[in-house]
Amino acid sequence: MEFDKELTKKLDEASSIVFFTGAGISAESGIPTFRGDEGLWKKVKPQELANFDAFLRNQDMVWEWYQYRRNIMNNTKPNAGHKTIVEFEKYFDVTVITQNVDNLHRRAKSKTIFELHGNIERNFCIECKTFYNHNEFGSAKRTPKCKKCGGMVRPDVVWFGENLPQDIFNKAEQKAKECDICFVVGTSAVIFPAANIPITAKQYGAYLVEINVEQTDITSSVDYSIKGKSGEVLPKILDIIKDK
Ligand code: BV8
Ligand code: ZN
Repeated sequence: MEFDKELTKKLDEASSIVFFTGAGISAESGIPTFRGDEGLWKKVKPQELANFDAFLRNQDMVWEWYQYRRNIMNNTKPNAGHKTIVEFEKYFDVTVITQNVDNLHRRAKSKTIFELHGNIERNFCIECKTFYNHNEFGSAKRTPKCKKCGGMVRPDVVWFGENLPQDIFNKAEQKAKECDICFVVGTSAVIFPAANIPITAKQYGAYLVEINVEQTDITSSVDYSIKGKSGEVLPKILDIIKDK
């Protein structure tokens, strides 16, 4: 796979790199994306499940959807894309800013990760805010009750209409402002304010590179758009560094 000479030059000059990732980076691990053909949202509508009112109206259905997704995630592992991002840490100051809740960047052992939309492995009680790891409930089909106060327990993810964790978002935004290269990997870039992150990186002078199997809402704004699977493209980009 041949790359633009400018990418090689930017990699030579760079010291800090941000990887802004979406569901596409986990597709090769077998986790369905949200808006692709086999997308998670195809079967259900976000407004039906990924929002707090839906949870209050029908928490068992929402809980079961997350348990279904956790089962998928438990049977997957980080792919070459996740692992290559970790290998970039040998050559650059690397930050992962992810919209994904699938825990795969942590399992790949990335050092610096900002999870903008939470993490499906964590849950908390909506009354007393006690945190629970998901495996404390096993394969419970019904929404578990808090062991401390009996309140309802929900997944620790950011639903539509909910604010992103402000501290995490601010730190991620700061890293985007400081980076030399921002790779936008496997995202349709339609969810805000997360999708503002790569735009902010570019506004502050970063070289913006998209890796995706199709055109997206951000394609027209990037400096370089690479069409391909992240699990195949990322190792080839790293080879540019290794072959130096
Ligand atoms: C909020 C967690 C304040 C739950 C998710 C402007 C500013 C602020 C808010 C808004 C705004 N405009 C609209 C809003 C509201 C809303 C929003 O963005 N709506 C959209 C529909 C327009 N935003 C919010 O509600 C956010 N909160 O703003 O709070 C506020 C408060 C009150 C009122 C107003 C504002 C919260 C949004 C977070 C929602 N939570 N997930 C869960 O996961 O169950 S969203 C969900 O989408 C996931 O987190 C996912 O990560 C995210 C983004 O999707 P992608 O990751 O991009 O996945 P997708 O399937 O779309 O794309 C995959 C891509 O990969 C594709 O391009 C495909 O081609 C590519 N691909 C596939 N295979 C590969 C590949 N690429 C490379 N290699 C491959 N092998
Ligand atoms: Zn409680």
